[in-house]
Amino acid sequence: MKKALIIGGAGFVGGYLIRQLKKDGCQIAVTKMPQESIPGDGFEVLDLDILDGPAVKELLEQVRPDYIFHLAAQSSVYLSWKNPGLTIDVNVKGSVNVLDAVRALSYRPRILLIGSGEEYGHILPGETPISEQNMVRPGNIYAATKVCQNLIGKIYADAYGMEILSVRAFNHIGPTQAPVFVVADFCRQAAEIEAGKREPVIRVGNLGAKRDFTDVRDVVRAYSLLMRYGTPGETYNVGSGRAVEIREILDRILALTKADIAVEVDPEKLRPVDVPIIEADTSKLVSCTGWSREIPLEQTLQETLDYWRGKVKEN
Ligand code: A2R
Repeated sequence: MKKALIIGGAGFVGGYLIRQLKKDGCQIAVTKMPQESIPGDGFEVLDLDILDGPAVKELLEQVRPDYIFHLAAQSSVYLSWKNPGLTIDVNVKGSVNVLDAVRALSYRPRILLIGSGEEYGHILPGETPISEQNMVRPGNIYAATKVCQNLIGKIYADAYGMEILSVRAFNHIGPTQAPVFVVADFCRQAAEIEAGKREPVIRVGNLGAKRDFTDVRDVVRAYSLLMRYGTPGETYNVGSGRAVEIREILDRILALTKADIAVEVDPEKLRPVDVPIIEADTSKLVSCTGWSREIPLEQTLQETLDYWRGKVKEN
């Protein structure tokens, strides 16, 4: 039985990855920040701040995993504009702490570094869908930190013969995602309006941007497949392969609600720089693992809205 360690497992993706790895028959250990909690059972939970280098080394010596899924990050583009220093500390220095700790082990576990489709940044006409060989031109602080993580991962893989794989995950969505991300934000607002807890106006940012949305359950299935079948030193896009305009996402969510809702642009939600279209070429992932998307966008939007309807009722 393979032992899997999820670093930063208390977040949105962590819970879904735990469920996937249980299905795959792994023994599972998960780290979280001391103030966080992870519901569920059947896995070991450990506290870890990846900014504490010696603590990362100690934990890896103790757990001695076969697989390491490195999810810990400051994961919001919005917050990266507000707090670039913290984003760089966690996403770059934190990742280096993880890689150094793995390097110090007496054996070679496999590590999956989770990057982002945001790394491609300013995509030129004709570069869409975008493949892993394309130039990266990050357009925000979060993306720049994930480019750094990717480059450093490749350097460690080549220099030290470490089994490091990287993914560039495009937008992943689903129930339990924090409302700092667009789909969760729209669904929460719609649910609050339906419940009469907010005036009937959805506040939005740039509706013209196009992004590649995939259900988080399909995303973690890809991570698990890549961990087993991917090639060390390589980077793999993980996405649906089809960009959808944010306006279409909003229209679909509005069509799922019973309420009569107006739309208003909130300047707070507009980014200093926004990339017009990000769409993945997933052929490398598909040819390596046979992965394909199983959960349609419509189902994810419905389930995310239903999740927020439940949350709003609770409060
Ligand atoms: O920021 P918090 O307190 O929610 O904790 C997040 C945690 N984290 C850390 N863990 C250890 N040491 C740190 N210094 C540290 N700073 C933050 O990583 C959170 O529990 C977790 C990341 O979860 P989310 O923010 O929910 O990200 P998500 O959606 O699960 O994405 C996972 C990965 C990230 O690398 C993203 O950049 C990528 O997928 O798209």
